[in-house]
Amino acid sequence: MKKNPNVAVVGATGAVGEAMLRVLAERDFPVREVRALASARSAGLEVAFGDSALLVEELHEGSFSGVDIALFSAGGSISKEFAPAAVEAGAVVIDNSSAFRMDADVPLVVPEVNPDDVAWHKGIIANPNCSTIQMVVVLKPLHDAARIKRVVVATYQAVSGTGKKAVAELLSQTDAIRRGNLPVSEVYPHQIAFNVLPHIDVFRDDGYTKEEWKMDVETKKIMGDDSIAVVATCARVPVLVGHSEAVNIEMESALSVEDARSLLASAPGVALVDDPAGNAYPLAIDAAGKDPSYVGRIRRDATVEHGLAMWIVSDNVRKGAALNAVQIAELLL
Ligand code: 25A
Ligand code: L14
Repeated sequence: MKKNPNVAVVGATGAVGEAMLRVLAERDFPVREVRALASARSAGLEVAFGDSALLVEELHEGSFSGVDIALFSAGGSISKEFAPAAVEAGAVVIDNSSAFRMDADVPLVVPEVNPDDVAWHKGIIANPNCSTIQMVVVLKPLHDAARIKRVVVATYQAVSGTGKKAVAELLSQTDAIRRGNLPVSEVYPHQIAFNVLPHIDVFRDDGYTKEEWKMDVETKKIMGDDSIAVVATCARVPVLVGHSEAVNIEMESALSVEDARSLLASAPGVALVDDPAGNAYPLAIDAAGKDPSYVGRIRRDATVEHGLAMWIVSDNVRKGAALNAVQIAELLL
């Protein structure tokens, strides 16, 4: 990879695309030129990149000439349609959609967990699901120390994961209800304001949602260990930014609460916030706009032999999508 690559952001006007541009600028990623691509709807608009503004161009097959790294976040169908053209043009694609994550020849990478997997890419590297990323960053050091056999997780996911229109829907429903008007639901099948929906992504035949299934299969692939059993319940809550997760793990060998805390206090990408006496634990509003995966409420789970329970929170748009993708691009350099 060149020292000063040309970078394209596909879906540059979306929640994740805008964050990708922000993170590239904040981290002084050594770009030569950045191209902002989106649908015809957004062509001609401007998006911010550091102190400058980029003109948004309509995405087409010829958009990738001269591009070295293409960051995709415009949904799975756009990735399937245009990632091959980007690879053909010589770019490495870092794809945030679920289109290629489980393909055997596509690495699925969280830089704190499996950075070496970047090496065997054949043009496409997949960025995992947001809920999976923030969890594996915390589980990896515990797995290395005591081998995790089983994970039981319940998520409390923010609306920004669905994109800007879901953020607008939560705000407008909240406003409507406060004014005594009828809330309108267009993005989600039910009212999200003042409610909790046990439904993220689509339902599968086995009764789980695709989001719950992703947490299982993606965790195994990223950690490189098919023996880890994962069962998830994923819920949408009326939070703007920051996914929260209640995670219970069963390990093969003993690991005390104190040892888990000290391992996590020095783990890359992890921030420990665990002082119950001072009411200190990870919160979505504190994680928003920040990089780490926050962990706290670490305590013994005495229902199994070697068990721990914890609470994990991270910014789903940053570490869950944009930041992780830019960190992968940094590994390519
Ligand atoms: O398939 P997946 O993997 O499940 O992903 C589905 C969606 O989830 C988001 C992301 O939405 C993605 O599209 N997403 C994926 N992974 C995520 C993660 N880890 C994640 N979100 C959080 N965490 P998004 O809203 O973030 O980004 C959408 C971007 O994609 C662009 N896009 C859409 N179709 C395109 C396209 N780009 C090129 N070609 C196409 N055919 C989209 O650009 C956006 O940048 P846009 O131009 O369509 O929208 C620009 C503005 O217009 C508004 N808008 C959107 N839809 C409509 C609309 N306005 C009017 N009518 C509409 N139908 C948007 O609000 C935006 O401001
Ligand atoms: O990346 O929160 O697979 O609605 C798909 C569901 C991203 C989040 C993915 C949501 C997710 C999205």
